[in-house]
Amino acid sequence: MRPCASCWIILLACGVTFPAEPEPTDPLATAETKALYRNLCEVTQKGILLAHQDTLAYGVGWKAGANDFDSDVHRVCGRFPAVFGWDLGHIGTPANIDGVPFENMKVWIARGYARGGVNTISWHARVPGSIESSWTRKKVVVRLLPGGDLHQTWQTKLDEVAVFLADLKGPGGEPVPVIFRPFHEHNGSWFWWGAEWCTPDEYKQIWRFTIDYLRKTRGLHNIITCYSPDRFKSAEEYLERYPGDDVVDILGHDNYGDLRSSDTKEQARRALETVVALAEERNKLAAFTETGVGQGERNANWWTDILLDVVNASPQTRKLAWVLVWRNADRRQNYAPFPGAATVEDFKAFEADPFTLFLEDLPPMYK
Ligand code: BMA
Repeated sequence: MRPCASCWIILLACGVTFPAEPEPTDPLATAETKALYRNLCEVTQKGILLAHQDTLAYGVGWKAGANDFDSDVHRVCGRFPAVFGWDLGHIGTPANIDGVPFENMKVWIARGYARGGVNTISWHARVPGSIESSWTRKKVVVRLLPGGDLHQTWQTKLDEVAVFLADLKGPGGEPVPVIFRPFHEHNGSWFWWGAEWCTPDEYKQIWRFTIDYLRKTRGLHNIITCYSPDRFKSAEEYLERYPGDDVVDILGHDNYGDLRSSDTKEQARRALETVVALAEERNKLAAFTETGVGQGERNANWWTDILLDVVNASPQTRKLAWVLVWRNADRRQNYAPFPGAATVEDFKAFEADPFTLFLEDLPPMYK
């Protein structure tokens, strides 16, 4: 509840302050982008949104056409994830790193938005100017910065990203807001932007350059940004490469390892509580940006015994905006249930829990 005008005067005179309305870092963010940020802050007080990578594009044993609106999650429980995850890996070619045609991806992002859902985009970027994958272990970041031999190449790559993002249009022609999560899991060293391959300062610079380029040079104002380190030991490690409060909107965390078994779920809970605390200090949102367990490691009750138990563990973890599970590539690699999977019944219980929010549970997110 907000105080009335005369109460305000009294409260201000007494030196009482209120946290400002949460706003995304882009002062020129479109109305829908600002609304999405605010509504995420609101809805997160009621529950956690389920997110699934590539959910509309394919599932175990099927592949969607541009006109389909389908998902393994929907096949299993009759409801869609509230958040749709996408990846820009291989942008500049017809299909992304996992075979999703970019033209279809645009259609699904727009349709997910038109139905009131949220879109989040990661980027398993190739080494710019080459076909070397994200998992290339060498120093690239410094070469992308101003003065580096790949700086122009990087800008050309960002131009391709900008064209893609500018093409995302809602029913009224308005830009579709997206949550952009570049250079993820950077405190590990498996990607070329990882800890061993650039200094903290270089990492911060490339992050900032990238966002500034999209927002200021390319004039895109439909981007909410998300920072997402992998497992970390302390708040200091989490923040070591943090690009800055003026450019990060959401503090995320990717954690697969600690969710494999009940023995480590306390660790996962504590890490997420740290992320929420760091986000709250900054009047920003927190999210559980990637998790899941692979085939073979899976406990049939993983959804309620482990995942729900972790995200619903404390008042702090309950402030996470969403939890994203990775893609359903095939029978070997899948993180959401699919018809016939051993986790189906437990997933239905997860869905039925009032704390978990699916597409159909969302209030209007863009007003
Ligand atoms: C990884 C795996 C890969 C995939 C990549 C990018 O975690 O799922 O199969 O190509 O993400 O989506």
